[in-house]
Amino acid sequence: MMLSVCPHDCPSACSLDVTVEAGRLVSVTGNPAHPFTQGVICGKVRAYAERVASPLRVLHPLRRVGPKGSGAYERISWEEAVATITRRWREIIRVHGAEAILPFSFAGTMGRIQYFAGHPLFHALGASRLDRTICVATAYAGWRATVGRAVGNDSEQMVGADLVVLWGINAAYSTINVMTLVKQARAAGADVVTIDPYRTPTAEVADEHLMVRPGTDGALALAVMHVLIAEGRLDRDYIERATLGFDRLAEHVKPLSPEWAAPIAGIPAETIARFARRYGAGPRAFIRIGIGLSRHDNGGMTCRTLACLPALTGAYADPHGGALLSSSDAFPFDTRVLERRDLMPGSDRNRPSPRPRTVNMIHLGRALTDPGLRPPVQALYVYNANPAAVCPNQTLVLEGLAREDLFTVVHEQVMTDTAMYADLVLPATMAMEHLDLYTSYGHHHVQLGRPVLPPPGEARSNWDVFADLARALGVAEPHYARSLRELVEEHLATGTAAQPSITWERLEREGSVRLDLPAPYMPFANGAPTPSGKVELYSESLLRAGLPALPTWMPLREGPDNVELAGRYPLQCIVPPNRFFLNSSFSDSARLRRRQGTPTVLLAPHDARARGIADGDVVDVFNDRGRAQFTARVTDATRPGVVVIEGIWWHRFHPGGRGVNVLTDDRVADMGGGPAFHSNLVDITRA
Ligand SMILES: Nc1nc2c(c(=O)[nH]1)N[C@H]1C(S)=C(S)[C@@H](COP(=O)(O)OP(=O)(O)OC[C@H]3O[C@@H](n4cnc5c(=O)[nH]c(N)nc54)[C@H](O)[C@@H]3O)O[C@H]1N2
Ligand SMILES: Nc1nc2c(c(=O)[nH]1)N[C@H]1C(S)=C(S)[C@@H](COP(=O)(O)OP(=O)(O)OC[C@H]3O[C@@H](n4cnc5c(=O)[nH]c(N)nc54)[C@H](O)[C@@H]3O)O[C@H]1N2
Ligand SMILES: [Mo]
Repeated sequence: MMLSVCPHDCPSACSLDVTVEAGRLVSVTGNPAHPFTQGVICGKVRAYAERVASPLRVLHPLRRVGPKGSGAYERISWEEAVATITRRWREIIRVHGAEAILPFSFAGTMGRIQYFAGHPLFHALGASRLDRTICVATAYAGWRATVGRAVGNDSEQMVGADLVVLWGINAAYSTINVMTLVKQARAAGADVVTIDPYRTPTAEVADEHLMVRPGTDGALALAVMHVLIAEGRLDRDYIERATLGFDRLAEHVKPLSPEWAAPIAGIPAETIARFARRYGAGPRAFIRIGIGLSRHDNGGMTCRTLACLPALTGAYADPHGGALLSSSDAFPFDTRVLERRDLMPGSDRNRPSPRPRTVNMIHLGRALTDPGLRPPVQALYVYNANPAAVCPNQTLVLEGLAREDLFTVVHEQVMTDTAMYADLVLPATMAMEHLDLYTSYGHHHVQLGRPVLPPPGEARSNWDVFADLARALGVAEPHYARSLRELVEEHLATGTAAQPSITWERLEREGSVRLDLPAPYMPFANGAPTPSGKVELYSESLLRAGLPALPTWMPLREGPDNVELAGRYPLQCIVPPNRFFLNSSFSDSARLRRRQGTPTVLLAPHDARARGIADGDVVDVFNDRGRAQFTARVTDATRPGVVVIEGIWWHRFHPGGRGVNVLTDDRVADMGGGPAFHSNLVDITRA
């Protein structure tokens, strides 16, 4: 058995035990010795042998020989692929300038090396930059505005809490190890409350489920503050020493009673008051906040508002209290070493030139189709991402990808929807076939993943391919001439002032090493790394950005308060992950598709009856942006007016050929430039 690390975009970043026989992956299980994984992994990764040997795996460089989207390809050599890219990019740079090249990537692998592998090349070329906003940008912006950094109390500390609140997180699907901790916390006496618009499997195991209306958690939390303050359920000493703006907040929430919030959140005032009293009973309350609730027009403000709650009760200073949205910023290692922004035009003071433009990734469709864009995007290089399935405003993305004059390269492990539109498809290694360093956004362990399998066919890692391209183009060569060990060591060392114990040797020996942080970890016990040094209940920085300085609930731009639109599309449609896919990854697996069933829409009996829809009917879900087909699940797991479409199926495997993101919009949320996937109005008819 050998140690490996799960590379997927998930807060758990599991430590894996893998068995390989004769160069073939035989089994994958969770490492029982790892303090966070605790031997438990999800069904997706237990089936990894099938992913590694997928019949859809890309094994050789391919050149398109049919129309875009048709999937007709012929095999070429790596030499020819690199030469073609070099020739086409040089020509595009000559005619349009380097900004006509757009890289598109996200966290297909969370490994620091392979995630950042392309940045130095694209910076050195002067290519357009990509603002990677699709996931956490909005949530982190709201969180950081309040407490400074995307860190929080260690989730392992919830064991010992009196109350655990799972707020907008479907951990049973999205980070299963949190459920292990929840079980342990319950066994140790905690009550568990889940707050989610529908009854997820996470909600099913809770003592209480608050079925909040989408996008109204801010109102709910303000009413909780109202009760805490009105009834004096506060830690005055904590408020005094660690917060800024309490008096203004107290004044602000006076009118925001449970009776005010009840019709907004769709929860009875008594229930809200009871929850507030439960939460205010003491500081030993732990809130695990999901990223899901931030995917709304008001998502940044929602995360900011929730970040204020533990400051009122002093929970941030309790060894079993506090809150965690993400642990990302706890990893101090310097990404500049990997990203090399210094190679970008405009970085050299002696040679002034403008920085390349930045394209928000959720606007990919616009960037590819906007006739006014100068220079137009003429070349797209996609890796670690499947934008043809995951980006909002999908119809426009597909229209852009179909452009005959767009030179698209896709470096992929499997033949995704996006790869089907590529001029060249390049075969990529999977994590078990290459080296990488892993951090996490849910725990505090650093891990080194070493290759345990040979790459199949001619698959190559992101790093190796970008190194080849850099040499062929004659840019950033010294960076790519470095060994990966050297790079990892410098990355660890540059941020390591506080973490001298985390070294390559130790990672090699132990596989996983906990950050050198105090235990219990209570980063906001006495204040926070904000401009004022306090938890900012009142935020000057938000005020300067044109937002309310105090936590404020704002109705969704696309929600029931938008009376005109809601008249035409009366159903709020949230689009969270499903159990057996990870974003669109694993949609390639026939076995996991079978386990997942078929793309479905959950709707309440009341809404089904009104439309003559029965359980199991094939229905069309639609709005002005698009239309897609689903099987109706009529269920009281959601409330009237709210429908749920889980998961991202590849278009190819979606009945009707179009998936969920033809329905979602590409407008940005209130902070951070992220998407509002869940602020989405639709209607449904029988197909
Ligand atoms: N199986 C599986 N696991 C995954 C993923 C996956 O696709 N599949 N994706 C991975 C990625 S990239 C990420 S970022 C994480 C995300 O994982 P989480 O942080 O758990 O976030 P989501 O799963 O997006 O949403 C969590 C819950 O938020 C709920 N929600 C939606 N709107 C609201 C609201 O207004 N208020 C409240 N209270 N809740 C709301 C949804 O119904 C959902 O149950 O999961 C990772 N893990
Ligand atoms: N409807 C809806 N849409 C959503 C969401 C939602 O909840 N609902 N969630 C959003 C969120 S939170 C996120 S993070 C995005 C995620 O969107 P993406 O980052 O596009 O995630 P995936 O669909 O998992 O695609 C990742 C791809 O990277 C490839 N890959 C993995 N490792 C490597 C590697 O080492 N090298 C190369 N070259 N390729 C690799 C995988 O094979 C896979 O096809 O989706 C967003 N879209
Ligand atoms: Mo994400």
